[in-house]
Amino acid sequence: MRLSQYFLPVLKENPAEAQIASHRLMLRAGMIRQSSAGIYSWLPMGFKVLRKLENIVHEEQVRAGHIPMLMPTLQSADLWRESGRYEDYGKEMLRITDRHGRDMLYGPTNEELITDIFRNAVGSYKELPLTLYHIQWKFRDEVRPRFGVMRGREFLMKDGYNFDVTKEAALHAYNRHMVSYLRTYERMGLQAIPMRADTGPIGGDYSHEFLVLAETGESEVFYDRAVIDLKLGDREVDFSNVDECQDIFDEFTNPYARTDETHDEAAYNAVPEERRMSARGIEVGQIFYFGTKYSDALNAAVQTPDGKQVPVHMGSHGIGVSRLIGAIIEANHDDKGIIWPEGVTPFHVGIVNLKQGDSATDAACDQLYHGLVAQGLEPLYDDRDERAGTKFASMDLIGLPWRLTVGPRGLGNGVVELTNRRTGDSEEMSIEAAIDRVSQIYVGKT
Ligand code: P5A
Repeated sequence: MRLSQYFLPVLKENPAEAQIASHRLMLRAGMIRQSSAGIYSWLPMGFKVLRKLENIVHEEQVRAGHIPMLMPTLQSADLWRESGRYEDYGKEMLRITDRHGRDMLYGPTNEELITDIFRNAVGSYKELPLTLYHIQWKFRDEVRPRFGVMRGREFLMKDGYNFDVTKEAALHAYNRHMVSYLRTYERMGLQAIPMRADTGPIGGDYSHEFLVLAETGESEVFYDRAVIDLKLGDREVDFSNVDECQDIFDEFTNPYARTDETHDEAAYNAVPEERRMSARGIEVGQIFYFGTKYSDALNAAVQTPDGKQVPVHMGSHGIGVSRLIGAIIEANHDDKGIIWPEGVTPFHVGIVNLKQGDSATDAACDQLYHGLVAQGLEPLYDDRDERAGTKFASMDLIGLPWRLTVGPRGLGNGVVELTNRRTGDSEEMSIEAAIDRVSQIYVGKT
């Protein structure tokens, strides 16, 4: 993409309404614009990152054996009356009446709708286990929407729902989600720590939240420092293997880690003192096992091999896709701007032309641009007629992990400069070598 042909409305000044770095930087880097309180338009660069995160989520869900689909944002109130949550959800639910006077709502979550689909289509244990998921916008009329996409009213969520015949099978689904979520966050360059958590309006009594540590996080958390060393890395996981998923679950949940809602002083004090940590965190996901709460209420049962009808055991599992962008920026920025992890960057590399209009530098930039595109990469070429300082400031603000700088002086020596956004380290090399190097960096990361 050539910057002169793109839509990237960067702001020079810090927006007064933004209290935390991610909100400020998303506005300044032209990623989002507020439409009304807690509701945002996603401008091209923000939308690009959102799509990248969605892709990672899809790939990891499918890898775990879960099946994608799409449910609507608007739901009928009747289903929620069946489960009893229509009244319970209170003012957080946006209620709408259609022209025929029917009560509708903008879905804050989908347990009822998916259970309705399930009960009308599945009748036998032979069709289980089954986990369906979608990535769809949700609406929660939060009392205090704040921090940009962190606590929005309209936000993008991946929500998945498992249906199993027994509690044991449903707990395997729970563990499978735990492992696939750990993989998902690691691919985004994040460490998200699973912590025992409260269940709130979703229900049940068994739940973990995934927290990214950050001073600006809204949750207070307590943990054993040993959890920080845990990494899933590139282990090959067989998601259908019950013991393997259980072992990974145990590994990641044995050390003490809880949010303030479930914090247990006695258990925390059993952790050696030098490892006891308290901090703040951003909740980027939550998984639940709630047994037959919804299948009982909505009468979703299957026939077992001995002919009995049993309500299915269920859980639901959510990732805050739009919130994740805020969390990634909170964990990856400096005073100049964003520093995207390579797995989620909107463009792979920036090209800065120091002398726009000079035929040799223009030609060198074009050669780089086309060479990178031919390698399947997406460069962002700053071909605007601007001063070098302005171009560098924009590149630093939008935070692409790598920058190629092309100017007459370097070209005189047959080189361009490759700079790492995080470390600031630069290296000179030929155009061919630069294309090769950047392609190598992204092997397995696009
Ligand atoms: C699990 C999936 C649920 O709703 N039902 C379906 C369950 N869980 S949850 O914890 O309430 O939400 C899942 C994740 O969504 C993100 N999230 C938000 N993101 C931005 N703004 C909000 N107002 C907001 N509310 C929830 C969180 O990441 C949460 O973990």
